[in-house]
Amino acid sequence: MNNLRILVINGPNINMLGIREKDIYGKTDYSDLVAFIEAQAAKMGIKADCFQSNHEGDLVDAIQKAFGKYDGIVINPAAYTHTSIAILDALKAVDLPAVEVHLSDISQREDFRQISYAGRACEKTYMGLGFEGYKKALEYLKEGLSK
Ligand code: CA2
Repeated sequence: MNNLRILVINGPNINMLGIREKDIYGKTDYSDLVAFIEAQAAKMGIKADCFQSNHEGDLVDAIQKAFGKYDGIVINPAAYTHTSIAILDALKAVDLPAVEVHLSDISQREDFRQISYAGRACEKTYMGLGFEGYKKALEYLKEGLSK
C-alpha cells in the first residue's frame, strides 16, 4: 500500500517528557519525540501525524476521527492505558490496525500498571524501548499493511 497514513496518539502528561521523571522517561522532550517519529516515518515513506492530549474525551475523538482518514494507529494512552474502557471501545469501533507503545516497561512497574485496556484492541505492544518503540510500531504497521 502506498502513502500509508498513520496517526500517532499520546495521552496525558507525555507533553511533560524531559521536564520531570527523567530517570523513567528520559531526558528528551515531547517535541523531540514528534521529530523522531516524523523522521522515522519519512524514512519509511509513511505519513505520520502526531496528536497529544491530556483529556480522555479528546483522545476518543481523535481515534474516531481517524476512521476513513488513516490506515493505522500507534497509541500510547499513558495513564489511561490502565483505566479507560472508552479508549478501548473507540479503538474497537474504528477497527483500524493499532499498536500500543509505552516508553517504560510497564510489566516491571506498579501493580496498577499491569492492566492495559487499550492493549486489548491492539495487535502488538512495544514497551520499555523509549522512542524506539514508536519506530517499531510504525515498522509493524507498515509490514502488515503492505501485504
Ligand atoms: O511508559 C509509558 O509510556 C506510560 O504510558 C507513561 C505514562 C504512565 O502512566 C504509563 O503507566 C506508562 C505516564 C506518562 C507521564 O509522562 C511523564 C513524563 C515526564 C514527567 C512526568 C510524567
